[in-house]
Amino acid sequence: MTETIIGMGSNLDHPEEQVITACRELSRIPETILVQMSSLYSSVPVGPQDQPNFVNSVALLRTELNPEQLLDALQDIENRHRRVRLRHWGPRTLDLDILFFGSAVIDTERLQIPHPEFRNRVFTVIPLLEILPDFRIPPENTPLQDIVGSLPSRDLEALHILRKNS
Ligand code: ROI
Repeated sequence: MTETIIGMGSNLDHPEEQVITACRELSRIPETILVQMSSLYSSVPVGPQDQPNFVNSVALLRTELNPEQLLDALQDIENRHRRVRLRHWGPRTLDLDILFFGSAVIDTERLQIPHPEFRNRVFTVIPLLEILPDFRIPPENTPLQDIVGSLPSRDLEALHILRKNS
């Protein structure tokens, strides 16, 4: 079994529902267990600003699949959400990214793991810190807590935990 971290993001077509439904679908991937999911966060877009805020979350899975099989399963889920991507770095109904796959380092046409933008994005770092405060970033084993301080505080302020009825 490999522990893997999946990043989820949506800013179209009821984003909170998109992410919650996606999480349920993650739990149904064969040979895979959904261990934990972070809170939902609202974040200002990275990229063009003339698009709605995103809803982001991360999930911890344990899987017997290999990274390509897992990617196939994630792309099936994205397609079921009729994923639309209107333009590069533009709005989308659902994005599922493999952020980490155990301590694997993979750089192929289909897969870049660890996700090359993980450290720069408050909407991936903070939700992961919520569920795995002692996480160490492979392959160097950098404590996740050590990079929080280097995130721009403007971005942190732009990230809010979504609470029910607020
Ligand atoms: N911005 C935010 N805040 N959240 C995302 O999930 C996200 N995903 C993307 C781009 C368009 C880069 N910006 C994002 O793919």
